[in-house]
This record gives sequence, C-alpha cells and structure tokens, in this order.
Amino acid sequence: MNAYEYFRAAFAARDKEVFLEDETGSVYAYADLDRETAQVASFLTGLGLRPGDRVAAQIEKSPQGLFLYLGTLRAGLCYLPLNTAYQRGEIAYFLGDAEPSVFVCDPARAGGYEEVARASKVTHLLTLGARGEGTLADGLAGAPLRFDTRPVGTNDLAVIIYTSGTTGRSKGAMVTHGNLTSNAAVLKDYWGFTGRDVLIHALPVFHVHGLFVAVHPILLAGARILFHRKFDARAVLAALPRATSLMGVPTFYVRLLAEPGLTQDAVRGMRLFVSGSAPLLLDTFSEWQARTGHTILERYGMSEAGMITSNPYEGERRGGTVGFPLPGVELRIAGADDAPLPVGEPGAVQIRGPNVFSGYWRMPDKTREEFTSDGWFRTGDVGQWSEDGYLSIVGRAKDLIISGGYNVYPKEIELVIDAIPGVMESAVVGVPHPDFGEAVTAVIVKQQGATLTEEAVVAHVRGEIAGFKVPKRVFFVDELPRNAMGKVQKALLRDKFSG
Ligand code: MCA
Ligand code: AMP
Repeated sequence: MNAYEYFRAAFAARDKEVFLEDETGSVYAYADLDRETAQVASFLTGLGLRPGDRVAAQIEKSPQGLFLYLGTLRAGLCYLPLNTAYQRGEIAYFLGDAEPSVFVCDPARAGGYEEVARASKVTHLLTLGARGEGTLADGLAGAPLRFDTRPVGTNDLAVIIYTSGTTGRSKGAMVTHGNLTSNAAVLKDYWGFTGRDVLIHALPVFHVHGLFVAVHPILLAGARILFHRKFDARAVLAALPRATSLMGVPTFYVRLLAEPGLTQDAVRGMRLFVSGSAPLLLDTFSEWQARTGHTILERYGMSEAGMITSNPYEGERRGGTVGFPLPGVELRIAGADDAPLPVGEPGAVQIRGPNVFSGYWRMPDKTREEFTSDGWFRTGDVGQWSEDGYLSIVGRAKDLIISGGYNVYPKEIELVIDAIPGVMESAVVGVPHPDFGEAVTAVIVKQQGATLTEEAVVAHVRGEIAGFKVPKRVFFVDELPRNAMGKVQKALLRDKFSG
C-alpha cells in the first residue's frame, strides 16, 4: 500500500483534530493535511512526472515542506530531502546522481542553483520559502484539491536518503513504501502513541529522524505536532507543559539540562523522552533522571533501516544501551566470518527485516558489499549483547564522526583539505565535545615552506561543504602517525587532540 494511504486510513477518522500547530500560530487539521497533499500530488502529476520520478528538496523547515514530502509519496513519486547546510558543490553531486525531475529550493538560493539544475536532468526548478512562499505555492494555487492516491507496491521506491560514505562519495539509500509503513506501525505501538499525544517536533526534516520517526507514528495515531522550526532549548522548555513527548538527538538533552527552568514541574505532563542518532552519554541519561524524574528512552537506527532497536516503553530503560531489536527486526552480532558471536563478545551489528532498505541508488556493487551472502545488512556499527538481551553500541567499524546527530565521514573532509595549496596530507578525526558529542578535528601536515593557518583552512573548507562538517579545530603536525601497513593511526590522533 502507498505509505500515504496507509497513514490516511489511520487518521481519516480524526479529520477535524489538529495535526500540526506551527510556531507562527498557524494550525492545520488532519483534513487540511489531506487537502494540501492532494494539491501537491495533483500538481506534480500535472507536470508530467511518472511513478518513481524524483522530487528533490532543499528547503527550510515549514508545514508546506512536510506537505510536499507527503504529497510526493501520495503521487507515487520519490522524495529526495537535502540538508539545508549543503553547499552548491554538494547539491550538484546529488542532482547529478539522483537525476530528479523537480528540484525545490529556497527562493534566496534559486539564482545560484540555476546552472547546476540546468547541468542535471532537472526540468522544473521551483522555490519554497519558510513562510510557504515561492513558485511552488503559485503552482499549487491552481491545482485540484482532490487526488486519488496512486497505488504502489511494498517494494516501490518512496524516498532516497543520501548518506555519506567511507570513500567520500555519498550513497543514496533507497527506502521503500514497505520500509516506511512497517517501521511506523512498530514505533507507534512500541512507544505507545495515541490520539492524546502531543509531540514537540524540533528536528530537521531532511533526515530520517525528523522526517520519518517524528512524523509517521504521529500520523498513525492521529496525534498532534507542536512544530518548532529549529531546536531552541528555551522554546522547547516553554512548550513542555502542553506536550506529552519529545524526540531529539543527545545535544537537545545536553542543552535542555543547561536550562535552570528544567524541573520536575516543567515536565509534569510529559510521558516520553526519546533520544537517538548518536550515543547518549550515561552522564546525560543520569542527570536527566535526577532532574526530571523521567528516564530517557534511547533507541538506535540508521538511514538504511529506520529504527532498529529501542529500550522498552514498559520495563527497564537501561542507560548506555539501545535496548532490544524492535518487533520484526532480526539482529545478530557477527564475527569476521559473518557467523554469530557468543553473548558478551563485541562484533559487527547485522540486521534483517521489513525496515531494511532495498539498496544504494545505482550502486549495485556497493549494495552487494553491504549485505552478507545470507541477506543480512552490515550496519558498520560494533555492538555487544548483555546476558539479558540489551544491545550496546560499543564502536563503529566505519570511519565515521557523529556531530550533534549529523554524520560526517572524515574522507570527504580530507579530500577537501588535501586540495588546499600548501597541504601535504591530512587526517580528520572526531574528538569528544560537550555539546555536539564529537567535534570534527583536522590534523594537517604542511608542504615544506607553506604558511597555512588554522583560519585559512577553516575559511577554505567552509566555502566548499556544509557548516556542520567544517573542522572546529585544525592542528598542524610534522607527520601523521602510521602503523606498519602505512595506515594512519587515527586513535592516536584522537587521544592526542582530545580536550
Ligand atoms: C550546527 N552546527 C554544527 C551542528 N549543527 N556543528 C557541528 N555539528 C552539528 N550538528 C554549526 C553550524 O554550522 C554553525 O556553525 C553553528 O553550529 C550554528 O548553526 P545552527 O544551525 O544555529 O546550530 P544549532 O541550531 O545549534 O544546531 C545544533 C543542533 C542541530 C540543534 C544539534 O545540529 C540538529 O538539529 N541536529 C539534529 C541532526 C539530526 O536530525 N540527525 C538525524 C540524522 P558556523 O556558525 O560556524 O557556520 S538521521 C539518523 O541519524 C538516524 C536515522 C537516527 O538514528 O536517527
Ligand atoms: P545515519 O547514517 O545518519 O542514519 O546515522 C546512522 C548511525 O548513527 C548508525 O549507524 C549509528 O552509528 C549511529 N546511531 C544512531 N543511533 C544511535 C545510538 N542511539 N547510539 C549510538 N549510535 C547511534
């Protein structure tokens, strides 16, 4: 079933209930959501887009952006969300690789994107601003308000989510309608969402956490979203008395704990705090418990598989663990030969289930590499079982930094830094950071006689890639530590530059 139709079947009986309250004061009922998405679907279909065609969007967070996503699903088209921090070079790669027919961007950026859009297969460059303004709105104004949701198969493509890779080249994870519906149903039940719930939504809507996890279970429950355009600790604090639930990355919880107004009284109406996308420090988990009387529920997921494990809603939520495999998800901890390891031994986390994506867009070799011969997906995370079945993520086999919930692959930054005149070579590592969990840190060997400074490197990198990938610090060394095989010993660099 089309994922939109699946959600609609669940919320149809709650037509007049509020779906979303925007920070601006605008309120949308479920009937509004249905009408707005019908208009989007009619409009996109009217442009001549065929099932499976891609609609890319790099837009500020807005209710209209959410309608664009859900309307795209409804039309049987494929949505391609892009982080607003991405710079032109990054966007050019995504448009070239995914070949969307439609690209929706912020009105202020349209001029700068005309050339990259022309160089790709984009036939319609449209705009959508934070207040809903732009050429998309103009187009929607004349579109029919009714649309028969286009039927699709479980394995049909719904969304492509780009995730960067160890080679520095991003891969498009192909997420199907079946992936979306199965995960949504499980989360709604596992986390106990009902029509009485009010979720504070302060996550970006271009990644799985904010776009799927914090929206789909709400739709299935016919619950309400308090829509925050971006995370602001004080605004979230002010909204807590009206809410029942919050989903966030660990940085949300760290910043909320820094607010003196976070008290047991402030959270008295809340029933659920969920954390994910990055490891939640035990200190944050314990401090939250002591201050609020609530135990954060930590879960584990990834773009390729939505949510994989979760601490229980009822029962012990154990800090430092990500709980149990969600219903329908199989998870094994495997050794180098892909055979399961005994309980307690750390190994590769491999998974199977209806939540697992269908492969990387136009990268059949990469897809084959990431699945075992017996069909398990290699997450690249290192995990460990406890005797009583809780999973802990104890490391990563992939060379990945997670900063404030965003993934940063060192290779991508190293390639940009190595191209700076005066750089001989570089290594990028993540070091512990009190706010972001890990901070992107660059270690550089200069060419002889080069007069590079930290400021110059940062300024150069900032022009090329998204701000969250820019190193927070740059250090210069005479040489990089290497092992006998010639591989840079990143663990040594992490230790040396921590703190
Ligand atoms: C912003 N900046 C960052 C980050 N965010 N630097 C490092 N890491 C970050 N995460 C930088 C900007 O480039 C800018 O730097 C400065 O901080 C201020 O930018 P601003 O946008 O105002 O930052 P913020 O509002 O303080 O943002 C922090 C944040 C945000 C609220 C933690 O990063 C965020 O919403 N993170 C959530 C990410 C997320 O949704 N991940 C889910 C991925 P300058 O001024 O120098 O330019 S999906 C996933 O991982 C899986 C499926 C899962 O399990 O969920
Ligand atoms: P992404 O590719 O952006 O979807 O990020 C997925 C990765 O985030 C996973 O493979 C993990 O490495 C990491 N991750 C997500 N949730 C958690 C968690 N609760 N604890 C530790 N790592 C996590």
